Amino acid sequence: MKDRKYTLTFLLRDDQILLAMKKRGFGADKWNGVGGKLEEGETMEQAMVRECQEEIGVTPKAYSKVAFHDFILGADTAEPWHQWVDAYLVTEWEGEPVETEEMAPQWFKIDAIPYEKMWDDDIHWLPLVLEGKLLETSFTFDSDDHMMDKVAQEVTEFNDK
Ligand code: 6U4
Repeated sequence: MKDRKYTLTFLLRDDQILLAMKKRGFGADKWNGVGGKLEEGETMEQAMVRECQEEIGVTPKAYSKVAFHDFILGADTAEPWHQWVDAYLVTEWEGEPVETEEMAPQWFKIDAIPYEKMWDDDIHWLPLVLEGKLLETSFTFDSDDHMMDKVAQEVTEFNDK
């Protein structure tokens, strides 16, 4: 079964957000948050911290979960699969973001986020979580990673919190 849990994390400072260019693998050549697969024996928060350490060299210290996404991939194929993603905003961390083999981080003004070079869904939820909303979403993609369907619902809390 390909279905798996992932983390996705954005650092915030003043009026800026840290995005990172994915250099290889799934979502390559897109700006995105930092993240990856949950590994066996980890909590989602542990996975979130580890991915930030591995991919941009920072250790999150103050953070909160702001969205749960059900990304349905390959919906036009015989074998659609899910990425279940917890998204976090981080306001305090140790270390300075550095480029690694996986990602090249860069600060962007929050009013100049390059949505046209990100996943199609991001413009539908990232502005809302940056306004302080909590969201549960489902986004469906075809095998070319184009968005086919979207559902986003504001929630007051997450069940796993
Ligand atoms: P490795 O283990 O490096 O091969 P890979 O298959 O490259 O893994 P990974 O671990 O980098 O994937 O995880 C994919 C990342 O992309 C996760 O942080 C979740 C995020 N992601 C996936 N679909 C997304 C989408 N539609 N919108 C979005 N982020 C997405 O904003």
